[in-house]
Amino acid sequence: MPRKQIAKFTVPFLQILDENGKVDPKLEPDIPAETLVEMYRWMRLARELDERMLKLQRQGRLGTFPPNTGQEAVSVPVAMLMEKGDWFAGAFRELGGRLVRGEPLTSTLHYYNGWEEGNVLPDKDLRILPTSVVIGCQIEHAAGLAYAARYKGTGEVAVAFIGDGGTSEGSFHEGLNFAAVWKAPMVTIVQNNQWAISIPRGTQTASETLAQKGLAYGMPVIQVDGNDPLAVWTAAREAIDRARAGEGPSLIEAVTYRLMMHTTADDPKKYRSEEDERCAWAKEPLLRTRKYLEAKGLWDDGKEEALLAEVKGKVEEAVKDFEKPREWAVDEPFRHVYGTGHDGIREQHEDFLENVRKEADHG
Ligand SMILES: Cc1ncc(C[n+]2csc(CCOP(=O)(O)OP(=O)(O)O)c2C)c(N)n1
Ligand SMILES: [Mg+2]
Repeated sequence: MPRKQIAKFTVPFLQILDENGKVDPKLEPDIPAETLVEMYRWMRLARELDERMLKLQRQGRLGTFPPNTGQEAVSVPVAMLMEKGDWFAGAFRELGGRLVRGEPLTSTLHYYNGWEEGNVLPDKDLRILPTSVVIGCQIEHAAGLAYAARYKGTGEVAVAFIGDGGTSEGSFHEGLNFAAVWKAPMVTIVQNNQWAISIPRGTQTASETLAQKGLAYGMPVIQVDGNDPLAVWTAAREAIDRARAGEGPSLIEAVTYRLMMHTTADDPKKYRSEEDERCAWAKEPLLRTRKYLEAKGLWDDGKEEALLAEVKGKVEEAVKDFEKPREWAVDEPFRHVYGTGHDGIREQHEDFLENVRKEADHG
């Protein structure tokens, strides 16, 4: 019997705003002017907070943190499209999206100074899951939340973010498979920033695209220019609508670049060239978004100057608040692991307090 083709798959790619800020009018989404401006404002705030945090860290006033510089056009538009009851399950490079969802700047600063209290958001209804340093597990959390939303018929959607490196984790595959089998309302955004610490995208996986990994589990996929907020917006709009309509999960691969170090404990000069970085900076998202807004008559130098002053003011205010002395007890994090009591945590809590007492007795 001759061999015959039984299945055929394709991976579409979408770019609407190119690196020079030129828009393809045939593909331009219909986004109200004030929403476009708001998008740029969030991206600018996230960039400013990154820059300030880097200075604080270098001055010994903040712990290690992973900058989101260059990736603002991924998480910001996605978070703007999410509704109040939706779930935001991030990794650790979605600062812009977290701010859009309502995470206070001070929470970010506290968390990256080693205080778990930064993960205790003032409003539980924000539905932002804690930063997931354990690579990949947020995919399973989001799949579970999406499954629950479908089971309860709430109409909520779970949106998960993961890096290119994270796609090699078992959790990524298990979560995607589960979500697809159960038609869970979940959207997975792979932030392909070309690096997993010092491992380049080329040696991370032999797959031609990261998007195609979703095809294996039976979900619609797309690869977009992740430095193009219009392409991210369009793809995320489709995927979120599909999920909310009961049509199951989708995967979006956003191709971007980690412009800074992995975390402040890393030195990328050891494993990549300055020339590569220069090329990547030429494609960064803020500049092209600004050019787009200018071409539409929505932005100018005066507005840029005023926005810079505004975001700097906001960040400075947050830094002042963050550096105020706190009264947090050393065992405070134990109170926030589960919403209700849990024997395992109670036991660990008691052990911890015992150790604290012993340390104190030893002076
Ligand atoms: C389960 C697990 N394994 C390893 C690590 C160490 N680690 C932290 S970040 C990272 C690379 C992540 O790369 P990627 O998923 O591409 O995300 P990016 O840092 O580029 O945003 C690794 C291996 C971890 N935190 N968790
Ligand atoms: Mg990466």
